[in-house]
Amino acid sequence: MTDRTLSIDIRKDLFGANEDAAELNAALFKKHGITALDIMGSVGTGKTQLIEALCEKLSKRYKILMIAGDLATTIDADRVSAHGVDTVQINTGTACHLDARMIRVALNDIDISKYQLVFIENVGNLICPAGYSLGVDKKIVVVSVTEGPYMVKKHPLTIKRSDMVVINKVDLAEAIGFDVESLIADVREVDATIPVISVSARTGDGIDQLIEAIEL
Ligand SMILES: Nc1nc2c(ncn2[C@@H]2O[C@H](COP(=O)(O)OP(=O)(O)OP(=O)(O)O)[C@@H](O)[C@H]2O)c(=O)[nH]1
Ligand SMILES: [Mg+2]
Repeated sequence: MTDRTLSIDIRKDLFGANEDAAELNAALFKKHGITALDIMGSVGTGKTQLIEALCEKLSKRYKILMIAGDLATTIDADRVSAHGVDTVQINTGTACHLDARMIRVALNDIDISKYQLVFIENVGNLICPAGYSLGVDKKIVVVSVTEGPYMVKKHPLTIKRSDMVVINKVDLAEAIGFDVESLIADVREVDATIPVISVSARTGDGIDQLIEAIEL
């Protein structure tokens, strides 16, 4: 007969621990008056290019830290660092998303009080990152016109768990016959009020409107 029986609610334990860490991150950001943004989206939707475009416009006004999440490489952190922005790369190895404890570890050796704006680029994945709070002000999901027309319809939960939707690569929409208005209508079916901003991170179209919508 065993002395101890542990009953583990995996969802509660896993997500509960993450929520606790997220609250600590949020408190840290708040203490230093930092705006923190979690940029999520499938592989290749333009998350890094979008952060680069935002850094180009914002790095004179704000001291920015970018935290990049990828299974391997420092490619994204290197790209953003080329804009004169401080960066940290988290290599998750096998994990398909960042969690709040990874952010805590990433911030460990950093004097966070230096920064006013933190961009966190999540691992390229339209599903898992939305399930994990990081302690940020806004979770922003990036979808792009090159993923086909059904991304929003197929992933309503991600839209529901986001605070803003960015539709990227609108410069390509006409050439590939993509109906941006129809994608916006799909978002509206899931959430009638969530802000939706169409941009081209490549041409810079819509980036000012995005900055306004984030209230930066
Ligand atoms: N035409 C066009 N290309 C874009 C735009 N944004 C990004 N790209 C291109 O799309 C490709 C992927 O962009 P990334 O910024 O690396 O995408 P990502 O979401 O960060 O990718 P992962 O980090 O690998 O998930 C690159 O070749 C970019 O140059 C855009 O607005 N228009
Ligand atoms: Mg990237």
